[in-house]
Amino acid sequence: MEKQKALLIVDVQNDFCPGGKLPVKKCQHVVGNFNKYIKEFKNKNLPIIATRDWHPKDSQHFEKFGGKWPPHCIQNTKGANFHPGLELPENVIIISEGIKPNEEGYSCFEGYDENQKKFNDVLKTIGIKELYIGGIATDYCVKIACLDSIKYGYKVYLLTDAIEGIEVNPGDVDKAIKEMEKAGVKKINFHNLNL
Ligand code: VGL
Repeated sequence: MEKQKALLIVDVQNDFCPGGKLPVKKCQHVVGNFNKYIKEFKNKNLPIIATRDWHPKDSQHFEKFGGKWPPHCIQNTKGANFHPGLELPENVIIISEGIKPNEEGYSCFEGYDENQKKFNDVLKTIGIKELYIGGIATDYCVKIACLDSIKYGYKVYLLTDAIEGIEVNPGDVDKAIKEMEKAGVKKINFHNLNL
């Protein structure tokens, strides 16, 4: 049987959490709520996918090399690890983004699994049609993951209790959520999850 629904956990990595190199203000609720979603998806034997920023030291995404951001999520460093509280299952599918110096890696659709298979091909192989998306940061990678998933033809649910934004400018998160809704993304939370 095809597994049509998947959980997509976007960039819940140490560097995006308090104490990291490019932190949101809080992330415990994201981790705690994701653990509830993970349990549900696991119980239903549905796939769980976790994306991660996975940059080389000289990424052009970093200020020093012409980009916008301080260095973060550098390959094989503690900052790039998933948050230690996140209870990822053993069979989690890991998608790495921004792995080459000239790649920003905002979109999971530019990412690859451990066998260098492109994200969209991974979804197609499993038969996914619907994505349940949350993570960090609402106003960057989560927004782009949601908008691109719609563009690629997936039905998208935004997990509003498992997201947190950077808000470089105040109001960025609200703006991002409105943009996602306008594109067809449906907002849900754990209480109205219906797998
Ligand atoms: C992200 C800023 C820079 C994200 C990645 O994962 O949302 N944000 N790089």
